[in-house]
Amino acid sequence: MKLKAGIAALFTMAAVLVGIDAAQATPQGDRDVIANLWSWNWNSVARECTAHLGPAGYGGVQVAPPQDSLTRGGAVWWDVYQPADYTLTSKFGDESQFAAMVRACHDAGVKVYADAVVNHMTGQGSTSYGGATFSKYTYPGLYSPDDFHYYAEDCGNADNLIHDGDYTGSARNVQNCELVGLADLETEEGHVRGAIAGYLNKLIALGVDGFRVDAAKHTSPADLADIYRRLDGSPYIYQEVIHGAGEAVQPGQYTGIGDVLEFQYGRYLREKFSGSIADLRTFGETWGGMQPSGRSVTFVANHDTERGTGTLSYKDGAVYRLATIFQLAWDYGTPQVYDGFTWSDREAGPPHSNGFVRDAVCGGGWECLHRDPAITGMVGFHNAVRGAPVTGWSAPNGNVIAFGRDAKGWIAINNGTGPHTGTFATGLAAGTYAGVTGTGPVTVNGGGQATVTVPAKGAVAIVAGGTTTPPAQVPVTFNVNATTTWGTNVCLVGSIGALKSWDPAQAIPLSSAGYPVWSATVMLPANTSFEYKFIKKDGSGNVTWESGANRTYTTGSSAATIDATWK
Ligand code: LAG
Ligand code: CA
Repeated sequence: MKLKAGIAALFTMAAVLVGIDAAQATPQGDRDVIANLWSWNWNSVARECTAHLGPAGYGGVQVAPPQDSLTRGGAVWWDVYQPADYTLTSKFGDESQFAAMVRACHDAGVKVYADAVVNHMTGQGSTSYGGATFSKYTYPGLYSPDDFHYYAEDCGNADNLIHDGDYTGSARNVQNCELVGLADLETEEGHVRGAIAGYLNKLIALGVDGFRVDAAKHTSPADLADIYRRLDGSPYIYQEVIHGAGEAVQPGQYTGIGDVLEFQYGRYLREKFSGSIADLRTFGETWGGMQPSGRSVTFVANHDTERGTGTLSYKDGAVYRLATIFQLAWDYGTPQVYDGFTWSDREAGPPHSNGFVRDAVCGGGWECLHRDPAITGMVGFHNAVRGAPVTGWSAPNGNVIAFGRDAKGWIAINNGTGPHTGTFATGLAAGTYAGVTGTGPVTVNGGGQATVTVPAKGAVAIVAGGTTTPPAQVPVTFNVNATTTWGTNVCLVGSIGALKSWDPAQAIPLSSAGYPVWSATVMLPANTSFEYKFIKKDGSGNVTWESGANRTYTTGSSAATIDATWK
């Protein structure tokens, strides 16, 4: 079918206006962090779900493209982005291993999202990992040359160039020409839409919970919306639409039909973690090119960007790890934590035997940031604070930031080259908390403050409820010389919880046994500053406050007595 450009444009507008109901936006449940175990084989992903991802609180795992593909004998990583057919024999395993992986992950409470390569087929080669024979445009039993865009009619290149190229001038060029020479499926066509949906529904039948839609930018939203409508259930859809300023195809054209991978996010993190992280105070959808938080899947790196220069990567070491800690603490999008294999040649494939990917071994050819105790601690932090706004931001210098998540958690991050010691308002109740990023315990005093030392390129983070020991308390005796009339009592009230947070109705009554000196002994948090006043209550409950400024006091680490006079 050779659609005229105008008709194609009408289809696009209609679908974008209507939107779709099929795909479910934002992962459901209280765990939403996605581990992107790129190029891991199915057996290794299954073991990882059971032993690490589930116990750490990850909500999902993204796995490599599961369909059969061109084989380059394992020499390169990118052969798997050239589908040869839709059977599930690939360099990562076969259909039964894939199905067993999905079951293992589900048993561990981890959803499975598959990398769906549906814009194109191959651009080269003739044999696949599964043993299929094909040539570009001809895939026996699946597609024939009529199922592909043909440059002269479809992609509008008068000079017969096959490749896409005009990203600023023409969406049609981006979506109907061949991305790096890959045979471009004619996704306007019913047969093609049905074949793609059939493949995705096969994965759904095996339990797959959603899809990372590869090269979504190169398929029109109208075509994708039609394909998504054909899917069974409500898979979670997030689409790869790389943002480029001034380009004809923009991520915002796809947020009506699913979520998008937020490419600006990792670019900005690289910029700020190479400069001033204090700039991150407003980081979010007001920043240029960024999509709404509820539509975005964030990543510090992915397999393409780690091979380029746009983002940080594992090769940046501690800064990369720290940026991932920030990502899990910040209130924006659905976070993805990336791990692939260790590489020096950017083309090279993962460790393999006869082309088939070997089991992943952390530290033995594979990167495993997702297992780092600071990262798993932050997955727990993210789950605990999810939905709570950022509160109490402070940035003592360009390398140090601290913020809370509305009394559910608090973190300080130090991107400097030396440790930073400071006192911060945490917003959390008094107590001694376990540090979730592998640091020692953090003591929060009765005023909500903590004095912490944040390691270089490190973080200190705590979550509400994460106390290890009850807060240290000291007895403080309050004596006040106050003359009263019969029936009137003297009480004590102040700024901290132990002194009833200025609520006169709950004020602590003092004893008149030593009249005219009234007194009471109260347990207060140690090493804590607070304000207070004495009040008088008569028989009818009328309250009279001491005049003048609030009284102030700071507890130490042992018992104390305060002698006062009501003037
Ligand atoms: C993606 N997003 O849109 C993937 O994230 C990206 O990694 C994929 O490119 C791309 N889409 C196609 O799915 C990768 C490599 C390319 C490679 C391509 C197909 O980055 O370099 O192209 O997968 O295997 C390779 C050669 C090209 C050649 C092409 C066709 O590198 O030189 O023209 O194959 O034969
Ligand atoms: Ca296309």
